[in-house]
Parts: sequence; structure tokens; C-alpha cells
Amino acid sequence: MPRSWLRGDSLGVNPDKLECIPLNLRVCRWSYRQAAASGPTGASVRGMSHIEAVRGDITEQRVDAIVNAANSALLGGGGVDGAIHRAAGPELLRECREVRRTAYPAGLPVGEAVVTGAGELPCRWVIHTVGPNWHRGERSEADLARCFTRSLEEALRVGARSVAFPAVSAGVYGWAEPTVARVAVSAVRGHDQASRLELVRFVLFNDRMFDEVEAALKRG
Ligand code: AR6
Repeated sequence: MPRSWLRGDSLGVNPDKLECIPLNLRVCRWSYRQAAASGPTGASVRGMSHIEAVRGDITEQRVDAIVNAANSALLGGGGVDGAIHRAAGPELLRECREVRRTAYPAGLPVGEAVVTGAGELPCRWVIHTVGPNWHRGERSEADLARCFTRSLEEALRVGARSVAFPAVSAGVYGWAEPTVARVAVSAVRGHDQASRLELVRFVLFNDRMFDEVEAALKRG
């Protein structure tokens, strides 16, 4: 399918916020630029960070760090966690066991994040976070938002410049997709250090989740 590009102003969207929209039905992408926070470390490309949503598989992303929607045991599971461990190979599990043995013997708490290497994945780091489980009565949006903000902080701490997020808690953990989209976008946009990254990419596995994140990004 041929790709055509439209300027945001022709779509009635604030052109300052919208970079471009490739009209490709299979690979839709919304991309926004966010003003950098002031300060000497706000050194992203042209002083801006990009926040975008793509449909795809997070294990294939060529970014510095990908975020894993893990569970507190950190020993793998289903969903995106299973996909990441399968693609990364046994080294990732070995590192996760080491994290459990040293930093988090009782497991990683909900809303916390921890970094490991990435085994055979194309990225350099995996940031493991544990979303709240709706089915267990964990229904605090602040806890869900913390998954995103703590992951950003860990990314910056290790020196990552680009980070890809899945829709944490929107799968097995049962949170409504529109809620996850709203909380995720607002947590990243509202984080005062986020603009030190060059790129924050939401990688959504299905059309519905992509549409929700796209809508949250458009709402501005
Ligand atoms: N790339 C991007 N997104 C994906 C991928 C992928 N390869 N695979 C699934 N998703 P979930 P949770 C989407 O269940 O709700 C695990 O067993 C998926 O469609 O992976 O936080 C852990 O070990 C959904 O939109 O994470 C925990 O026990 C989103 O990722 C538990 O599930 C999150 O779905 C965590 O549940």
C-alpha cells in the first residue's frame, strides 16, 4: 500500500504537537513532540522528545530499552512477559533470578521497576515493572502510573535514550484498555524528566489498544 503523509494542520490537529501521520492502515503511527524540561540535561534531539504509538511486537523494537509487564516473581509468565523471555533466551531469566536473590528477595512490588540486560533481544536493557492486578482488587491508578514513571526513571538512570512500553496491566491483569491508555499517556507526558529521552514509544499488540493510545495522544 502506498504511503502518503499529511500535515497535522490539514487534519484539524494542532500542528505544533503533531509531527506526521503516515496513512498506512497496517502500520499506523502517531508521533508527538514534547517540549524539553529546562535544565542542562534536557539534551534530546533538538531539545524535544517524541512520544509515539505503534502497533507491533515489543520484542522486535530497536530501542535502547523495552519495558516488561512482569509479575513480582520476575521469573517469566504469559503475555508480553513470556514473549520477552522467549526472545531474550536464558540469560534474561538468569539475571532476573539474580535480581530476586539480591535486590528483591520478596519479589518486585507493584508499581516498582528494575533493569536487567536484554539477552538476545535487539535492545540493550529490559526494564521489568509489575502492574496492579485488577482481578486481585489492585485498582489504584497511581500504582499503574508509577509503573510508567518508575520505568522512565530507571531508563534514564542507566543511560537509555529510547524506551518502548507495552500496555502494562491491560492483559492478564485485567485493567480496561481505555484506562490503561489514559494513565500511561498522562504519566509519561506529566513526568518532568521524560523529555530527557529522545523517544518514548508505546507498542500495542492489538488494534483496540492501539486505538485507545492513539486517542489518548490526540487528546493532548
Ligand atoms: N508485544 C507488545 N504487547 C504485547 C505482546 C508483545 N509481544 N504480547 C502481549 N502484549 P499482559 P499484564 C500485550 O497480559 O496485563 C504475564 O503472565 C497484550 O495484548 O502481557 O500486565 C506476567 O507474567 C496486552 O495489551 O500483561 C504477569 O503475570 C499487554 O501486552 C501478567 O501476565 C499487557 O498484557 C501481567 O499482566
